[in-house]
Amino acid sequence: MSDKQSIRWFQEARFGLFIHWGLYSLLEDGEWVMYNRRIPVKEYEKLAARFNPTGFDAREWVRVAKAAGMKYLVITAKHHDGFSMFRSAVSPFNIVDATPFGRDPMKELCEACKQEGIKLGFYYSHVREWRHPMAQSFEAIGRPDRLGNFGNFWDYPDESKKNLQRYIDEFDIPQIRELLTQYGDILTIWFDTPSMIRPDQAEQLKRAVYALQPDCLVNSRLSFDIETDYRTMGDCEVPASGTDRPWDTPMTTTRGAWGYAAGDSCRPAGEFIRELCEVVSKGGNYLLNVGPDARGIIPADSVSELKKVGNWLAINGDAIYGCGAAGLCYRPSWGCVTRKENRLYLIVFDESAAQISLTGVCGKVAACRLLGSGPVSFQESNHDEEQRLAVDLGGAGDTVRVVEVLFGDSPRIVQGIIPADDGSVQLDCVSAVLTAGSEYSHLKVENGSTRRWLRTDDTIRWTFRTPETACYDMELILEVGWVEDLGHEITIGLDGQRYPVSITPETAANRQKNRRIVKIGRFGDLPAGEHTLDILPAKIDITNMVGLTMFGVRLIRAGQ
Ligand code: FHN
Repeated sequence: MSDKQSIRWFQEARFGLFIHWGLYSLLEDGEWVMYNRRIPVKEYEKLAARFNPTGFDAREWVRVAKAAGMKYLVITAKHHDGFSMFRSAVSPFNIVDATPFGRDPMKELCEACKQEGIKLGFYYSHVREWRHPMAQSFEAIGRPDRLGNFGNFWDYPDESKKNLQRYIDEFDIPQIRELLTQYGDILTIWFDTPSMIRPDQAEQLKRAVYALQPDCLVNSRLSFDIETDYRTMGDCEVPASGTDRPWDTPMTTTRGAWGYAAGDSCRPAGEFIRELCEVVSKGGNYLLNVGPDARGIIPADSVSELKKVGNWLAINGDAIYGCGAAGLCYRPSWGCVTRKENRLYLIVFDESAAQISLTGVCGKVAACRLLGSGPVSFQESNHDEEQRLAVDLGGAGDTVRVVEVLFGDSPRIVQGIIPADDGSVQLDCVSAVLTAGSEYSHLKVENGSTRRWLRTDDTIRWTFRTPETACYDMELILEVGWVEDLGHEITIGLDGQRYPVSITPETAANRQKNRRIVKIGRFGDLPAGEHTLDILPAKIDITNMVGLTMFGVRLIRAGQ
């Protein structure tokens, strides 16, 4: 793992502003408009003559980021349309030379960031480009029979004439040099869409970055096949679990495009606050995007919702900055938990909760306080090995609340599978034992969910304990992706008893966010003690080559 100082800074910062801004904002239809409408290069280039964002005020943008509680900013220096939003000797198609505006917004942002103590990073699309004839971009899009061509095939249909290596040598590398020599210290080059870049080509780009700024961070979208400083999750992906490596989640403020699109409105601040907390509780950074318009103005609704996030952070920032995953082995029913040394931050999403409890943490509590309010009463109890901390919140709330729990010493987080605060048992795939049925198995768990579970001889098993005899309702939690397979026949084995289950589109009707909840039924009087639960597939549907993707199983205490 990277031992750069900047990665430590990055991980403490936790929250950054992403900005998608380019010529496309003139067309008010998102940053993919050139591709979506197959606009010929010659036509698209004409936009430059109309681009005059006189409303752009770098200090104002940086103030927006700061007021939101963000510590860094990452802006599109060049997106897939190939237009350079900075002074570039490599390409005349740049904001200084090709527009009536004639200014270099990156220079202005770099100065404003310095003044306000915000770090600056550049987004750079290094493979996918729709203007340069050498750039080529293919990507597998989840189906074996479909390999998407995301390059410019309307102007440049002859793929055999394209040459990514030339594009990298003649365009990317010189531009990366410009970005790393014209604007002082850069926090990160945030590469996007590796497509089919080769590992040696990615290494070449990485070397070019480090040669000029060894402390500059490079994200995993440079290439999934080489080591980089941090991993970037999927777009808007809040993973079920974090990784040991530093990581970030890029997130949109609207439900639509990243670049400005007429009619897109900003989601409410409460959603950003919850996503930020959840990401940090899993050890990640949250990079929240805005799409300024062609005048250079960040949409007013984004500014006002971001300000609300900043107001929340002004009170509750202790639970975010410098914090990481608490490492709890379950997800509390009321929210999530972050940690900084001897302090745990219980982040309560449930506004109606008047009391909460926490299990799975051992240590003597010295004090509990509600951030922005003051001390709250708490009770610690111990039965058997189970420790339980109950906190009285003094009533319901009207926002996300945070309880800071200060321990006298470093608290120990219980590992393994233990009942959650509400008595439910969460069997996450990260804590399952995977058994490969043969040497052809590719089953693994990534971001909390099973991947490449395509073979029926692969099985998974959990071993867990329950504290007392009780009834449980069992749910299977499947991951829903862009494409998915459904039509599986599995057997659930509970303590050796077998229960056949069909997972078809009908049985899996209950969908929430990226999950499908399949209700299996009630299991009465499960005795106290040790249990095993197996998932034994009988038939796995692999129409889309996705296979059986599941986060795990939940046993909910019935009759509570
Ligand atoms: O295609 C782009 C998209 O326009 C946007 O820039 C996002 C941000 O993460 N990245 C790409 C898709 O992953």
